[in-house]
Amino acid sequence: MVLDKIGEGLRAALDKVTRAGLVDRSTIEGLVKDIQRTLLAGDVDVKLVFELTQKIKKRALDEKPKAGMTAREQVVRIVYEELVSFVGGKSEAKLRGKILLCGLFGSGKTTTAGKLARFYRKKGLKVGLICCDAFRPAAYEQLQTLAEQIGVPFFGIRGEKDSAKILKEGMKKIGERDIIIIDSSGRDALDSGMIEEIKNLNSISAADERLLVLPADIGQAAREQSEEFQKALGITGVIITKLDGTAKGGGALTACAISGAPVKFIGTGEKLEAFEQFDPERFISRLVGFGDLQSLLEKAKESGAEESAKAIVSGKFTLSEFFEQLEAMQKMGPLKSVLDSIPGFGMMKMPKEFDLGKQEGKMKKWKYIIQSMTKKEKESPDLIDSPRIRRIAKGSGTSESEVRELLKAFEQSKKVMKMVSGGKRGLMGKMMKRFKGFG
Ligand SMILES: Nc1nc2c(ncn2[C@@H]2O[C@H](COP(=O)(O)OP(=O)(O)OP(=O)(O)O)[C@@H](O)[C@H]2O)c(=O)[nH]1
Ligand SMILES: [Mg+2]
Repeated sequence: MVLDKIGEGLRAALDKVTRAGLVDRSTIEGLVKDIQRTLLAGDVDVKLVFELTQKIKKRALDEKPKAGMTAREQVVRIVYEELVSFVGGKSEAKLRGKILLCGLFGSGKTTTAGKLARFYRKKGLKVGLICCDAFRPAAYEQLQTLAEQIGVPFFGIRGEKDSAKILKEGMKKIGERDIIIIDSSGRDALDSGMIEEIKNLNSISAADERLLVLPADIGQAAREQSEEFQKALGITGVIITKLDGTAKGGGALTACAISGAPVKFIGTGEKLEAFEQFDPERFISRLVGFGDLQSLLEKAKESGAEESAKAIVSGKFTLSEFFEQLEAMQKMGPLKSVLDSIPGFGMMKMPKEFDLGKQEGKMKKWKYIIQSMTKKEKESPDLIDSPRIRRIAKGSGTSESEVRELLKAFEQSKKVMKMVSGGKRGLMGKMMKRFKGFG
């Protein structure tokens, strides 16, 4: 996971709030201190940290919880919202046109050119790669290899020293493409020679996106670099690479956010697939352990259990749905990892009834028990009194205590879901609305 330390710190800080018997001024002050400590340790600028935590504190003290939301959920929601705006707004890269990559030596431009090509190709677009790095001897081979690996057309001129010439020819030869990605040469520093060259490549290509590639390990220096490139070239966004290998990622990310250049992608490893579009909401919710609803839904889609996932997340389900969900969720892999990816669960202790590992055998019995119920009983388990329990146990060949156990597990999971979701207006309800096609 990217930004492990920051994530851990924020989770621990929020965990304290969710465990606190009462959320009062001292709880909030403690939370603010914890967040400050965590972000400062993660190389985030002191002034920014202070501003952020002041905002959180003020809102947490002033704003009354909305209906259906506990004070605790309210505070967690405020922290979440402020963190999201802290790392900047969402800004998507264009899906058509030319992308010019720039950045200093070793920042990850060529690797990123490959990652971008793969990213767009996966979207079904026609992609082409042009190597305009006429500076570093092996640049041509490096990009060519990546292009072959991904299976996209590549253009370069081995040994050619004039990058403008390569680009002009490349644009003619690469053919009709939805996306053309242009790799450029790095320098030690943003010197005039480099600026001239990249400006020239920019005007020849009439690039739609000028993306600055910045390695996360430069930390807060990201701000200065992105401002310099902004002045020189008018960049349209930033790609932060190597977020996997540094404790300074928090600094780099937030520094970009305030430089005015939106972070559009992040690189999280050397491999081509270690790359994603930067989505502040998704990023923060994963970071602080709200899980990643989107990836839950993707997983759910793959296993055909989407409906079940939706129902369980919304906290509204009948007894038979409950069982279907358990069954469907089993197909999705260990239940725990699925539940972990539901917002709120990262921070909550699950009742042991949810521990499916111990219940493989139980599932079968529960199935028989539910099959022995009337339709009404399945819809309103409240109806099920002792005589009914006796009847159901007999009919399913189980014991009365087993029937009671199922009913209890059902009730408890409903309670947990209610707590987590807080209804439509709750933390989860809110978060879920952000995801298209949900609910
Ligand atoms: N861990 C990690 N390594 C990365 C990432 N992106 C790139 N790298 C590595 O960083 C090194 C430099 O990457 P390049 O893509 O060659 O960098 P460049 O900006 O093209 O370098 P020049 O062309 O010399 O300016 C390589 O070893 C890459 O494997 C990333 O997201 N995570
Ligand atoms: Mg390169």
